[in-house]
Amino acid sequence: MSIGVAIAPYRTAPLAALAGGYDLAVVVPTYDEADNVAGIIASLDVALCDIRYEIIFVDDWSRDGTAERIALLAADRPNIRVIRRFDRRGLSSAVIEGMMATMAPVVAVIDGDGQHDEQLLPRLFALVRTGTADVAIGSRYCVNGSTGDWGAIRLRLSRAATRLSQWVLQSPVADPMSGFFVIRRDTVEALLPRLSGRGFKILFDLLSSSPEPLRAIELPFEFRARTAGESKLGTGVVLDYLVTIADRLIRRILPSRLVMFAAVGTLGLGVHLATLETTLAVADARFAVAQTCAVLVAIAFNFLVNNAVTFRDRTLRGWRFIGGLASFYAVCGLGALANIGIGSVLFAEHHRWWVSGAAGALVGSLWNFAAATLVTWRRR
Ligand SMILES: Nc1nc2c(ncn2[C@@H]2O[C@H](COP(=O)(O)OP(=O)(O)OP(=O)(O)O)[C@@H](O)[C@H]2O)c(=O)[nH]1
Ligand SMILES: [Mg+2]
Repeated sequence: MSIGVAIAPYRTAPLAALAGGYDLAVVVPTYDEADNVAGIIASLDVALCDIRYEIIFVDDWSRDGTAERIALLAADRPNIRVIRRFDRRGLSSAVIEGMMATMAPVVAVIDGDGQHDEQLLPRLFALVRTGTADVAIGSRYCVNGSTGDWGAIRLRLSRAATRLSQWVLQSPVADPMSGFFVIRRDTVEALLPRLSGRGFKILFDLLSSSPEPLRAIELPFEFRARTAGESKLGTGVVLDYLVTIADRLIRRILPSRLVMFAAVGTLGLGVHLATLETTLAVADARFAVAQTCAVLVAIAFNFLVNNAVTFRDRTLRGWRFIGGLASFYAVCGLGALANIGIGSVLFAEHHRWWVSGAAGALVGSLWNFAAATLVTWRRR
């Protein structure tokens, strides 16, 4: 298996019962696509006539009656479902939820406005089902693919965003931002904790989340023009895309756990100052006593939040929680000593006060992170 995440072998027979007998689930995200859903169902029925498939619409509480329209069309069709999400928006998260709502071993994603070429689906499906590819992509940018009649500005923006994605991915995939692809459900499941789930570009999210490159095969298609409904592409989508890119770059440079640990530490500083102020004001305590209270409370706060969030895959419970808290106090105590020691040495060597202080704090924090990872929340 080419990706470095645990994936169960493809077992059609035993899974068939769980999968409701479906070999493929087609996930269709919709927002205000009432006039398009009948067409997409009809064209999928024709294209997938040789495959046992179900269609899962994920609708974000459309205002134009999309979900009701689907419900009518699906009245006598057990292989069509609609998941309605209230007070939620987001194409990527809708697709993820649709994929996780099925036990079919292979899932496809296709837009709900008829712009993707559903006739390509059987070939994309075959590539994934046979294990020839981890992900099979309907591609606008590979040889013979086309974006149809896009205007010059949209084409230029899309090409620039595609190049940026390729650079971040370090991947030769020609269309890493396609919304039309087929993948095994358990591949997505294994990547779930790493996905950002943000924005429009679920394929990019999947490709960039995999610890080892997914084996991708692209088949060309021509992106059709919208015939009904309105585009949901807007500045919000572009901003979401840029945030996702930044997120991936930061994750590549800094491990996400370290970023999370630092964020919790920053919150912990707020807790420290609030406790210090309260203790000084309410208990009228001496500064040293109040500062000691604040340190103890801030360390406990950091421990609680890191235990629940940063190390949620290794959360300590029961007696281990108590032992972990004690070891975290010890770790942070040594971190404070390292902080003071390094800062003092640098200051004595005539470095500026803020350089000395910052260097001490940096070393102390890195020590805290390393020791917490290796001792308090060590793998068992
Ligand atoms: N569930 C859900 N679906 C969405 C959301 N935003 C867009 N979609 C659906 O995702 C698909 C792609 O959105 P489009 O607006 O068609 O984006 P596009 O195809 O890149 O742009 P156009 O060429 O202008 O149509 C369509 O089926 C939309 O209905 C959302 O927030 N939630
Ligand atoms: Mg569209």
